Amino acid sequence: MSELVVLNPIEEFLRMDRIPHIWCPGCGIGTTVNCFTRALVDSKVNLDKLAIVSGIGCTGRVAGYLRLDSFHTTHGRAIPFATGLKLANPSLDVVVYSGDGDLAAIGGNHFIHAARRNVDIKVICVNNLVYSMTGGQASATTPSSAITTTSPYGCYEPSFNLPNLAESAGAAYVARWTSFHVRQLARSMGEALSRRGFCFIEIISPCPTLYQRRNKMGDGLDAMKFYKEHSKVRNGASTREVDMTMDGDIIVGKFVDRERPDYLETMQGQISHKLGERFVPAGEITCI
Ligand SMILES: Cc1ncc(C[n+]2csc(CCOP(=O)(O)OP(=O)(O)O)c2C)c(N)n1
Ligand code: SF4
Repeated sequence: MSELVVLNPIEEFLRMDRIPHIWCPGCGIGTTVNCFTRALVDSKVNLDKLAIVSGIGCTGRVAGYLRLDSFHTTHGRAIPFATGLKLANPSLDVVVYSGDGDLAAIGGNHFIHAARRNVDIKVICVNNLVYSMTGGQASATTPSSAITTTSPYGCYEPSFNLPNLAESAGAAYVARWTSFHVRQLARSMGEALSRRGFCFIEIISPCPTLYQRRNKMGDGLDAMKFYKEHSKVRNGASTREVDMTMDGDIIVGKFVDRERPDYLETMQGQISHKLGERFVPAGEITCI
């Protein structure tokens, strides 16, 4: 009698020899990876032309678990690595997958300049509101009054509104979901893969071990209930109005979807203009 083997459809995207993963029970990062693999299937992107780049952190582990051309880089430097990949081989689809600390604190400078230049990379930020891997210190996105290792009396620093930062700096596509919004998130990831330019997706995601526990917000399941009750879908909302607070509503949706010439197009246009030529094909510009 033949045995029925049920395969998890995302297994083919994972380096199963590295499983079990390091993520805690209730952590939202794995859910986002599930959404990403579904987006890869639905968008029919050519996996041989896809590279994924992560920095360091709990989220930074994603590149190591995905069976793609993966780059697990240094803390805060995923975007420059990704920019280099894209410029060296413009035919690649390059995705950056990292945490809020990696992308918006130590790597904040790279983030705004890649958006300003409209580098054609897709940036997925799992925002768990703290530096999780190193013990739950306050990050650049920790909401006001949240308790963290480095803010035992409540965080008093103003935090970044990442969708607004991305839009102001020049991003072509900006969306925010939570790890509760699995379908919307997968769709948004697929959409971003089809867009040209700097695309940014923020995912509000629980860190039960370090953020939820210290702030008496319960476990991973409680976080899902909180996201369900407190999220308001506002596609097209002004990013100026989507600040995150400790216990207020979370505004989610697609906020920006616009066309701007990307970095390579702008560079080619400028060089062609100077040389009096009509077009310099991408990939032929190797040194200037
Ligand atoms: C140059 C450098 N500075 C600091 C660290 C220590 N470090 C490792 S991960 C991390 C923060 C990770 O936070 P985040 O990017 O938000 O990811 P998370 O763990 O929350 O997913 C820090 C500060 C490092 N590895 N390298
Ligand atoms: S420490 Fe937090 S972010 Fe890191 S794996 Fe555990 S729950 Fe997830």
